[in-house]
Amino acid sequence: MLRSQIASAARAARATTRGYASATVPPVSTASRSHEIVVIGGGTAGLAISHQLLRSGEFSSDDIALVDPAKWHNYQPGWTLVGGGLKTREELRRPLESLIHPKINFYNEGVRTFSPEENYIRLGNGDKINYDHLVVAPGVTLNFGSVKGLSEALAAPDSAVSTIYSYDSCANVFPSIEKLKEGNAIFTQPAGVIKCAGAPQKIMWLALDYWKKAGLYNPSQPTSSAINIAFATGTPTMFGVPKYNAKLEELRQERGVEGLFQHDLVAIEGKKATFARPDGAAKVTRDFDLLHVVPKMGPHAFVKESPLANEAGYVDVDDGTTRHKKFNNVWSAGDASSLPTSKTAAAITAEAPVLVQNLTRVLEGKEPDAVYDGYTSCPLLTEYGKVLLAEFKYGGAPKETFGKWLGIDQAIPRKEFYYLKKNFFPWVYYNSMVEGTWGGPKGWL
Ligand code: UQ1
Repeated sequence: MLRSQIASAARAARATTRGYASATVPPVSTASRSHEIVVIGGGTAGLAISHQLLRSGEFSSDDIALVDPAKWHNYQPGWTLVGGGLKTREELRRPLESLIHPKINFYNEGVRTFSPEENYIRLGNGDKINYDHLVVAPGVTLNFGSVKGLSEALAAPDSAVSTIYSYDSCANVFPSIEKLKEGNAIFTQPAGVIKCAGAPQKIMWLALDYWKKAGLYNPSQPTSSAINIAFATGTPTMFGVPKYNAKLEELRQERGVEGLFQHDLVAIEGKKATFARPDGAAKVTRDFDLLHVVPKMGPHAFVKESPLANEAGYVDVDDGTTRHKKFNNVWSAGDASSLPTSKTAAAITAEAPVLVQNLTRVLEGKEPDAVYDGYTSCPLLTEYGKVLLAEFKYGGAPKETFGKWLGIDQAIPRKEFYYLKKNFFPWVYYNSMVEGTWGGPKGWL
């Protein structure tokens, strides 16, 4: 059968199901609905994938459904800029519904359960949604409970504790940097997987630059400066990719930032922060006057506790095709997926076209042939006006877009990359990426 014939046969079958359902339940009920493709998540991955699917021209109204309980969609890569006083959180968000094409059926609901053996999901309101193919892209959740006292510290008025990782808190970061005139500033990063692994230090580099310009921090005499700066990370190094780590470690030493490696924040009590150490070593407690915290992150419970998850709780897909290892009609990309790469919007520019090509091929009765190579990127602000543009693939191998074109080394922070990060990426994100027309390093799709 031709692809269009398959689709119309499937539509006819679904129409029958719907008719039957409406004959047996009260007409107002939406108790059971069916779609050719159901996408879970209206974040970066969910929007890019749904709209790339729609643009393939193979789908009619309501063939694709998107499920997300959120009212707002945030451009999260911009929250570091909010923390640095360069943007407002309000200008970075849009009502989620306004970003979803009218031909896509939007369920503004959460997911209660997945039933991949029977090809349906159950929404938070109890409704059952059947699908032919399921794309799971709800992202990850922040575990504020991973640090004792964190939620209370973030909520306290005029708190010395803040984070760029949430809409609520990111607006407090810059005022707390501006307010600090002396004392210890500590910037943390947890052990384990987080989104945008560079962000915990981006905000530190901006704060350092701010205090330097304010005459409160002298990188060549850090101990006699009014402000002392420490980077306390649960990881063993500044960055997971050796090439960029070398540069960032050099900057840390040059700029007099104390490196507390394998220090994993576990508790905040008043103005004291406590860190767990590996191998049963005694905990370390430090006094702070400013604490920038990054909580631990992990899969949502409804994913982790589902048959779709791997041991770690992520949607268990093939590293190359993005197709589920057990359920052939389930796919995943973005932060919720098991794809072993760094979780960024940039990664999604490369994952989404692979997922979409493979899914549409399977609908045509063919085998998946597109392969994701693990591409991801971290535009790492190292000061106001400069960005180190880390770009790499699986195994931490650099894959530099501009290095290839212009013969430059992207480990060297540049002003051109700063303007990409500050102006171009947020612009192209809302003008193209969420609409399914942006392919990252490949340009417009
Ligand atoms: C990108 O496309 C993108 O999305 C808009 C980002 O924003 C979050 C990025 O950080 C990066 C690095 C890319 C990749 C694009 C190019 C041109 C390198």
